[in-house]
Parts: sequence; C-alpha cells; structure tokens
Amino acid sequence: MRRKGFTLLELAIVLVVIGLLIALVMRGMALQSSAKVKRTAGDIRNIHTAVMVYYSRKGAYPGDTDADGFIDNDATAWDSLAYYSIAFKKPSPYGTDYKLDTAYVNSVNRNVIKVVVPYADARVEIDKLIDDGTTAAGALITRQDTLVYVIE
Ligand SMILES: [Ca+2]
Repeated sequence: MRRKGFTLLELAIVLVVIGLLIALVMRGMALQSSAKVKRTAGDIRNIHTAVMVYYSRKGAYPGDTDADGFIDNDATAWDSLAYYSIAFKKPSPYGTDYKLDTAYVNSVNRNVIKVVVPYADARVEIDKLIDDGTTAAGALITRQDTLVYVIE
C-alpha cells in the first residue's frame, strides 16, 4: 500500500539539498563581492598610474584647466587621458563613476581619485588592498560613501 507524504529520510535529504544550495549561493555572493573589491582597487591603481604618465608627458595634470597644479574638471581630465590613449573612462564595478578632482585632505588641497562604493565592508577591503586598511587615514580615505584616493 502506498503511503502519502514524505518519510523522515526524504525530508532530511531535501533539507540537506536546500542547505547546500544556500551555501553555494552565499559562496557565490562572497566571491562576487571580493571580485568587485579587487577590480576597484586595480582600477584606482591604474587611474593613478595613468595620471602620472600624463603628467610625465605633459608636465601638467589632466583636467587642470587653469594650470594651478590641481585637477578642476573631471570631464576634461578623462577627455585628455583618452585623447592621448592613456586611459579610458569606465564605470566602477559598483556602477558608479571614477572622478578626478581636487579635495582638501589633511589641511591641504590634493589631486584625488573619487569613487562611490556603497558598502562599508567593501571600502575597508579596498583600503586593505591598496593602503593602510583604515578608512580614516593614509592615501585612501572614506568620506561618507565615497573613497578618496590621494594621487600626490
Ligand atoms: Ca586608508
């Protein structure tokens, strides 16, 4: 005679399978988030290098439209880098824009790369990869949800 419903063993197997699927999804999400952190850190390094290459060729910073040594125009900065095929603007892995700008850091104006990273833990991981691991100090700092990286 056929019984209706599941046996205890069948239920246990289903629960184990669900547990494994959840673990797989969580592992996938963790890998994806770590890939985004690594890509953002790499992008910041590459943009830094691009700006320094531009400076060594032109004797000025890209986007420094009034020639005072400070980047004042993000759009012009990226156009100049693209014009000389040094770097091309692309969005961050978080869908936000890398911006070239001047920021007041430790009581002085500095040329910086800015990018909004909306996750606090990701900002810390990026800081660990390219700076001192603290978002309050060093070459990479966090202002609200924006990473600010001092170029020089
Ligand atoms: Ca830092």
